[in-house]
Amino acid sequence: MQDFRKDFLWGGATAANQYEGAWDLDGKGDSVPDHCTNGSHAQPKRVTVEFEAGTLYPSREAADFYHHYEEDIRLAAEMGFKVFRMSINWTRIFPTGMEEQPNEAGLLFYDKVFDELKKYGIEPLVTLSHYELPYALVKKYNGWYSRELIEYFVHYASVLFERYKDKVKYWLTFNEINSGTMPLGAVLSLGTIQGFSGAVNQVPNDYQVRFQALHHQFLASARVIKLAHEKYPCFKMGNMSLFATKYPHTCNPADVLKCQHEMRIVNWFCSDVQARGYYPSYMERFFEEKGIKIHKEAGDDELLRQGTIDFYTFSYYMSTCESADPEITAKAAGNLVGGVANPYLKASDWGWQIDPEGLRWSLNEIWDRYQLPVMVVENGLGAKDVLTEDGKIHDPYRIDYLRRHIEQMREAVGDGVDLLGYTPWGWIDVVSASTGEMAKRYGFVYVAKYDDGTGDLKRIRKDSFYWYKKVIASNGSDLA
Ligand code: BGP
Repeated sequence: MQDFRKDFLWGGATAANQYEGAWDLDGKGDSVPDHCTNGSHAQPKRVTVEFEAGTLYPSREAADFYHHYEEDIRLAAEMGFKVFRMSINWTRIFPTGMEEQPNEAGLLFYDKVFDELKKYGIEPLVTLSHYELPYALVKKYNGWYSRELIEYFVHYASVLFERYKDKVKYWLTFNEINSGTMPLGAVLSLGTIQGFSGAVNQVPNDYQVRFQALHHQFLASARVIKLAHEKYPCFKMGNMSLFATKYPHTCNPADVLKCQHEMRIVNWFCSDVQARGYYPSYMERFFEEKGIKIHKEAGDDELLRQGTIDFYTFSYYMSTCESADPEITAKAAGNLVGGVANPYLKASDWGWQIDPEGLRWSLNEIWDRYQLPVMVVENGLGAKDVLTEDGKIHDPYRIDYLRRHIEQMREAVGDGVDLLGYTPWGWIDVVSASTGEMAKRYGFVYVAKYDDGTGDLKRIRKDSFYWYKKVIASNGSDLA
């Protein structure tokens, strides 16, 4: 059976807004997450137009990668990382997103990070936009709802490409672009929250705004991919989708059809556009039924065809079931990605259903559909860790989760999937995107930072750190 390729890219993933901190240093402007408070599984985080005195905004300090990058990259190198997924804070480069000239101090920071990675032979994998739209673009334009954002984004990306062309080869355009198909994406990804203050789950569910905003993101993504292909032929350009695997709740054909529909809208639509270069025909009926009218301009369709991806990447945490029975679905409402619980699976403390075999299934579906190299760029278990008195963290639950997922990735490779690499989420503890907590930890490395804002940010290797190091050293064959 085929095993992981020799040059398999083992590593870990982070995002600037959840990791860097230093939210207002060296000329950085404020972005959407700087306006987000912390929350919990039970209490949704809030977004506030004005900063409230005495309220904690966790992204502002986060895990302070800004001042710990040397130490953190040393730790990544110690585990044997081949690749380091990170993102660039748009507002560090363009504080409002609208400047002509970039902020040199911001550019210098990433120069230092890339140089440090190079020292250890670690390849950066850079997301251009990971949930951190400049807040000024929300205020002025209602985020991605406005077409103007395309130019600003292309300018931002072209500055990064030119500056880092000799340092970065792998780029992803928008993190979890398909989150925009769901209400939560309006805050995190699309920034269509002009004037909105309140809990993130209270954002009005406006289909027209979200799908128009997505159209602009598709165009922006296609523009920068086209630019990269023309000017920087050694770049590899990827998408990034949140793969919310869905199964029919029962074998009732009505459930099967409902599942197919949800799979298309949530999981396939965005990557169909980004990988194939055109809107899939199934969307026409959906747009009609929801009263959505996508405003397109001349040349849009052609551009989409010209800016398709070189490789497909996705995050995978869980699966859910789809039921055509409104009563069953209503009872389950409140799940992050919708759907009904699967009686065969157990869930994490945050209600995310753990399904390693679903990863194999998803990899096969993705590969069969696009025949493009694939990378799993997020996966992992958000869990509460306990720091023992002698300063250790024993996290067998995390090792178990990851082991079972890696086993299934190997099965998928055996099935014929061209799998390029694996970067588990939050390889070092970072702020949670959905809840704003620090307590929801994913890392191999613990960061002493807590939900009341205290903590000295000390880095501590968890048991999983030593385990993952062995996994990498053995190219995935030693999972014990
Ligand atoms: C994805 C995001 C990440 C990350 C991860 C874990 O949706 O791309 O930014 O945070 O999920 O989610 P959470 O932090 O909510 O546990």
